[in-house]
Amino acid sequence: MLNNFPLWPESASTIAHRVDALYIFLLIVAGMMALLICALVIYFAARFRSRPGVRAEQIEGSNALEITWSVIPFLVFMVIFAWGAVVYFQERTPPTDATEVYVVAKQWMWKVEHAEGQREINELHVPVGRDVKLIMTSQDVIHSFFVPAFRIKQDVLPGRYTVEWFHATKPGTYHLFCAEYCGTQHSGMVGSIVVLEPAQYEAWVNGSPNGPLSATGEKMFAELGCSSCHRSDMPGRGPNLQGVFGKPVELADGRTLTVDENYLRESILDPGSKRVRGFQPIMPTFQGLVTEEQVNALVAYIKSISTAGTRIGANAMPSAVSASEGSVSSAAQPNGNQVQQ
Ligand code: HEC
Ligand SMILES: [Cu+2]
Repeated sequence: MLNNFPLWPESASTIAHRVDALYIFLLIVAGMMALLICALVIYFAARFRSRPGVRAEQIEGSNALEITWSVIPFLVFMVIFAWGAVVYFQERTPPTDATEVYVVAKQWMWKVEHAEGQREINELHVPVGRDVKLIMTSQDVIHSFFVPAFRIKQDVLPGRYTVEWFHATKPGTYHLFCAEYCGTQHSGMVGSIVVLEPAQYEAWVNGSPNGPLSATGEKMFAELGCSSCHRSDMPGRGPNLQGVFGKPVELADGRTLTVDENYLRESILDPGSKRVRGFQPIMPTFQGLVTEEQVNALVAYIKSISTAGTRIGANAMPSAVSASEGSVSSAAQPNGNQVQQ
């Protein structure tokens, strides 16, 4: 019905109708209040107009009236609050098994990296009917990833990840806008979300020449020397990173955090800010040495070695060890050619 109403954007995600329903409710409540107030203004103006011979009478207080006009709006506002909170939490909480896509914003484009390895600019191909989680950061200023047809908008900040998710319900091509003024070409920072049928999407995914993002990260993990300190075969100078993602970590200052994407990112770019308990502060910062895309690949790799069964291209660390220490285990490594720097 609303699709034919030109003032309303198309609805193409599971959250869209929920956002619309709340919005329509707000419009109805606001419209009814406006009508009621107008009607009462007119009625009172006529009813209590000045007439010859009739003296104005002063009315002092009415508890019943005051309680009524406090309690009814209070209840209406609580309904808006509770309803809004429910929709907000649905929109803010990505399902755990969502397909993950990394987004890097820069003046003035959107760079997209899929876990399977595809890269695109100002386009995002996704399958219909699947949860998609976007892990986003900016290379320069604040941008905002806005897809009206999905009713989602999230600021994209330099120096950290922000997350948003959607579940597309209709194949088609939808507008992507930057919704945060980000410089002279801000209005040109647009793109499209291409929602494909699952079969079309499979074909599109398989047409990629790149390996999975986590495999790129695995290679970098060896090339940057991470694997010389972070080992999985024996105690190293840094913590073993296998299985850390999603788990609690104890810090030197006594805090306990859960390892998430932002924590991994910060550990790589600013290792001094959160030290893992029981380790020396020897990890160098990689700020300026790696691009946002490379950080994403490293994060994707560390996540992949924490998800049992989905580890791709296993054994990078032992193979790096075997390259430097001449261990005989290299025969068993599928990728023993990765040389530690
Ligand atoms: C010189 C040795 C060294 C190198 C090289 C090194 N790290 Fe570390 N790393 C450490 C130490 C020691 C810690 C624990 C103390 C801390 O948090 O700073 C650590 C902590 C971490 C953590 C947090 C781990 C946890 O269990 O919470 C991550 C993630 C990490 N490093 C990733 C990397 C990545 C990715 C690289 C390569 C780009 C790298 N490290 C290179 C020594 C190193
Ligand atoms: Cu922008």
